[in-house]
Amino acid sequence: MAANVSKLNMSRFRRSFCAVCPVFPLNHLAELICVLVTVCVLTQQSLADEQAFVEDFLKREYSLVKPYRGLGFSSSSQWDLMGTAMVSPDHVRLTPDMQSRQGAVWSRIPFILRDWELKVHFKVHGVGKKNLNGDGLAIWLTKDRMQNGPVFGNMNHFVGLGIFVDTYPNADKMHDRTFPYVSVMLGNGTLSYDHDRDGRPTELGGCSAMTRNSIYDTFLLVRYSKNRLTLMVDVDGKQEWRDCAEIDGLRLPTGYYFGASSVTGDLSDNHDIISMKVYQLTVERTPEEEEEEEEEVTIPRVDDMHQFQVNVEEEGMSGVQFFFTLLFSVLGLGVLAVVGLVVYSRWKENRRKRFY
Ligand SMILES: [Ca+2]
Repeated sequence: MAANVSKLNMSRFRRSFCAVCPVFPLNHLAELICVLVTVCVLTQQSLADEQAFVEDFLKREYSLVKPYRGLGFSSSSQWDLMGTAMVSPDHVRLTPDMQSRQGAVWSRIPFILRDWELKVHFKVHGVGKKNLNGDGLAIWLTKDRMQNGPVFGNMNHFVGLGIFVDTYPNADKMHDRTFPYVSVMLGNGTLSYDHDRDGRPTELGGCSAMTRNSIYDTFLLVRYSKNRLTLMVDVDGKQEWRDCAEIDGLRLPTGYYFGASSVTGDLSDNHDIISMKVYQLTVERTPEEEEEEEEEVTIPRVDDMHQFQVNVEEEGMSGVQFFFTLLFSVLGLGVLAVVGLVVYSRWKENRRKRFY
């Protein structure tokens, strides 16, 4: 493929060179100018080709991109705003850095692509100190849209895919992971997101990602193809994707809606979506794979749920709790012993009296 491209470029180079420099040989200066002009023409051509390819690939009808034309007020817009969400020239702000806000943006068009990628450019920032901010944001591909609720501003018991950028550790007794934490959940209508445990019981995978008050642009990439969901992050300013989660055998129906939502409580942050770009992937399948995927999926599911059984440890006693438990146990035993002794000595005395 790469070889073909370079061959093509070379022949193009020769053609363009001859077209630009019809009289040959020329003196060296003229040759040099000719070469430079040709290189410029070629570079522009190949950039234009690349641009056209990307434009074809991007599915604009499903994407949320600047300048967010008509969003929030026009009936022709393909997205709807909800709650505190506001549009500015640079972003869609789901919540401002203020307490008790809830906002969302939802696509109006049911999504029907089979193999796709979603690239989300987002920004979480605020004046609160670390761990005095919250709560994060979520990216959705769900059956229902425009619902208020407790899961990052969306309904609980949702049906479909939820990607959470959780910036506040609610289960703070377990210091085994660093926040912000990005995770994946697949809802089937009965599974409940456990906010107090940061969604651990239903998590299919995830990773820590320093997405808050970052000096770099922060991105998420969700790829879905052949029943495999891949989640990657780019948050370190390296312009490369880092693996975050990979889930095989994930079955997701079509006809769902893309969305993004966020909520603040006592703690807050600005939660901004800069873009959500959906790309169609071209993927070849063997006849076996076609057959395997023929079955119509009506409820989202993961083939092998056992591989995702997250062990949530029972909360152990803290040091203070242990000290008081021990103290009261010793005191209790002491009281029991004293009472026992008194009862015993009384009994003994009574017995002695009976003998006289
Ligand atoms: Ca949380």
